[in-house]
Amino acid sequence: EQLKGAVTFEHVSFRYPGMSTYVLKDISFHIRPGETVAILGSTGAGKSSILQLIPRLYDPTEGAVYVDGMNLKDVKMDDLRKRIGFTPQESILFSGTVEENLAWGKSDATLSEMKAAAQDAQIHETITDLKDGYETKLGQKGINLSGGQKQRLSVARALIRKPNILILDDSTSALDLQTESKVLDAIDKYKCTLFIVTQKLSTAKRADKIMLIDDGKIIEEGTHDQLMNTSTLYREIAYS
Ligand code: TTP
Repeated sequence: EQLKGAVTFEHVSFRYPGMSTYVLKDISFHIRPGETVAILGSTGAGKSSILQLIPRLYDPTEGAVYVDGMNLKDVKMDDLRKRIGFTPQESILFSGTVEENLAWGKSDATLSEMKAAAQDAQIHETITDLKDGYETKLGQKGINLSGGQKQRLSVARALIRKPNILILDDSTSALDLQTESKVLDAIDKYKCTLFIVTQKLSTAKRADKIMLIDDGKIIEEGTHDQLMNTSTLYREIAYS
């Protein structure tokens, strides 16, 4: 039980199928259950590629990934999906109702579970303000949600399954600092392991571990205070 939410990368190298260049090069780390990990790095550094290996969208080319102490190769996809909440960089919303969008991937979700998750993701009030509330159709040409609203809806969808591991791949970038902070405070109560790709210093500061990624490698690792002391690069990011 105490391994629920643990994530380990063991000498992981990765190239996308059919590609010759490695986008991840010998990545190793161990995250304990309940830790918050902030992932920073420039465009194309490999942040999304690292995170895609956790819900097994791809398998590592070399090395191994462990979730809850188990090699992902030995974990059934259905089991894995129950443990992991993943919001990709581009929110995946379809033209159904808000309710249908929230319940996607967890069809037995109750309305009260949806509302609780939506409250935590700071989107409940936006939804109740819509014409038909949770039954409002998000038709392609219907309700136009803002980028931040789409992100919050995606976060709510991920929270409904009460994941052991939550992966937010740049899924709070369109939120203002105050809203993001409220969302993260609410996520704290889930006691899940959190991976969050961010460019915000305020988010990095909350993390138990910050990973700076460049060219497919972890180039710096530590807390905000540690990296402020030891990393010129991190200080540059912090002051920029
Ligand atoms: P990413 O892993 O997408 O890098 P990133 O997440 O750090 O970048 P961003 O902040 O812009 O999201 O990309 C690493 C390399 O892998 C990059 O050269 C593009 C390539 N790549 C693919 O070939 N196929 C893919 O599906 C993805 C996601 C990336």
